[in-house]
Amino acid sequence: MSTTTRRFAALAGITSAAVAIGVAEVVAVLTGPRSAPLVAVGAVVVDTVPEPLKQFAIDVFGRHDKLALLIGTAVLLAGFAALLGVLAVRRLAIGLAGVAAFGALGVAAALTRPGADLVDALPSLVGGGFGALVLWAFIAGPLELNPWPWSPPGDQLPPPGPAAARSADPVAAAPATRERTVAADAPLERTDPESRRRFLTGTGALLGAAAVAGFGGRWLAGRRGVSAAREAVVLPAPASPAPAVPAGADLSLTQLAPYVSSNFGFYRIDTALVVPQVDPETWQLRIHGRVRNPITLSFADLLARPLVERYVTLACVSNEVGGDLIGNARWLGVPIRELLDEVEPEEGADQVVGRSVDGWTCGTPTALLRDGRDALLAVGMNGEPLPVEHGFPVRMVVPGLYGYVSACKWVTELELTSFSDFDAYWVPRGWSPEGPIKTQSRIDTPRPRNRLTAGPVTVAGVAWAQHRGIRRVEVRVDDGPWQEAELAPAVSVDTWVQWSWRWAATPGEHRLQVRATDATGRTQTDRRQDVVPDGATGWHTVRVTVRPAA
Ligand SMILES: Nc1nc2c(c(=O)[nH]1)N[C@H]1C(S)=C(S)[C@@H](COP(=O)(O)O)O[C@H]1N2
Ligand SMILES: [Mo]
Repeated sequence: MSTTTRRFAALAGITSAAVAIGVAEVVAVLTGPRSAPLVAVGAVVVDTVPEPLKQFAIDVFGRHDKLALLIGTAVLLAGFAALLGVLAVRRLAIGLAGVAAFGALGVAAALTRPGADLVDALPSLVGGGFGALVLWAFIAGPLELNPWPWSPPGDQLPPPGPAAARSADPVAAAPATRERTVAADAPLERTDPESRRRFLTGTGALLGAAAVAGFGGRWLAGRRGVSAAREAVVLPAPASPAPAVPAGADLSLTQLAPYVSSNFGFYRIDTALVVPQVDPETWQLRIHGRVRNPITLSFADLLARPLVERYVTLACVSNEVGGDLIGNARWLGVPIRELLDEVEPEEGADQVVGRSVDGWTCGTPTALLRDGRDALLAVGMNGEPLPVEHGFPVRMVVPGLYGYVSACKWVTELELTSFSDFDAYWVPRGWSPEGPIKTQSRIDTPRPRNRLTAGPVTVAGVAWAQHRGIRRVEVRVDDGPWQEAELAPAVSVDTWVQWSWRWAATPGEHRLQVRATDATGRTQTDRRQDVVPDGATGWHTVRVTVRPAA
């Protein structure tokens, strides 16, 4: 097969795949974005890739790891589609079988997602059908290249038909151009230019239509989301308001994380490739399992209860030493403790499993949820309904525990069970069943590579030991003595604190280090530990260069 043939065939294959995906996205406007094949297959990948690879993706792509996954999947699919196009020229049946196989993959992925419905098979089925139709049209149908410029293996002589066509080709009679010279013996020359134009116009038009369908479908699906329902939510005033933020809690230094994170700037971590759209009108929370009085609550039921408002700093177990997967917000919600009292957990039901609409689960020790801490079923974040990507309409927030064991977003179920009977989402993937937050501290300013001038420099950052509280933060320069930093006031032991230290910086290269001591008197360890299985440890270190003062 000539290179030219392969190019045309690959183009036909890619166009078919693009049409399949585009059509599927349009169908998914009706069946829900999670049933779209790229998203469904991507979600299976998210749930099954080995942990180190996932960590690698988070490290490399950071906040864009999901986008990277979708693009990666699309590029891989394009590669396979090109190959299928080439195979289809040899035998159309092989190409069509390939399209069917990809359609089946999409169907299987969509149907095995938690909470999937039979209609979730539709995007891949309809998309696959259109893909097959387009492939047929290019290989053997109305958009076919006439004839396909390829010679079967072993066929040394040019087929007679095309040769005749060539002599009649006006291009052949045209004055010699560079293209003409190069093409003199290329099989392309044997292609009827009219059919070639039709083929290329066809691919162009179909690729354009597929892009419009795909992006249009995504856009429409987004508009069908719950942002309007969220705007319409009116949160009641808290029966128990949050304590006022003490003056001076926020040192307001550039580079230093603000004491209260904005909803927009708040870190986001979850396994959801498309943000679940949960309608508060139909939302229900079932509290069941090993309880004496199972209950089901509506969103209105929840809002009708006395609401509590608290500042709580949420942290991710995947936060590296010095990392920014941590944020502090004012949460409004119903104390989980009160709901548990009502359902009356049975003896031995030591785990509360929070389950999200998308099937994600976390397991929280029942005892911790009832020990008096402000564990909330939150509906509000910094005075607004929860942002959709932070769990609208309802999520869990538990002071002192990493998010993966406590902070279920889009929560629809609390199931009382035991740790010995059920492993939540991250546990079989190598993470610890229990995840108390470790005492940590971070230097926010100066940053590595900041150019400093000798003289007084403010070193500042945050420290956290949620639900224990921070007693002391110390800083040292180049293995010198530990120097106590000044602690800013905080609302409660459930939030981080800002700290600062005045450094008389001297010219040269320096290493700044920080360590915190929690209110129980325990100082954070310098032993470097990775985030797996239960959170990173070690001292945050920042290297800076100080220039002599002019
Ligand atoms: N439904 C659902 N809830 C979830 C997760 C998830 O993947 N799915 N991730 C958890 C993790 S690991 C963390 S750290 C917090 C992060 O909450 P945020 O995105 O609002 O910052 O949400 C938790 N809740
Ligand atoms: Mo997390």
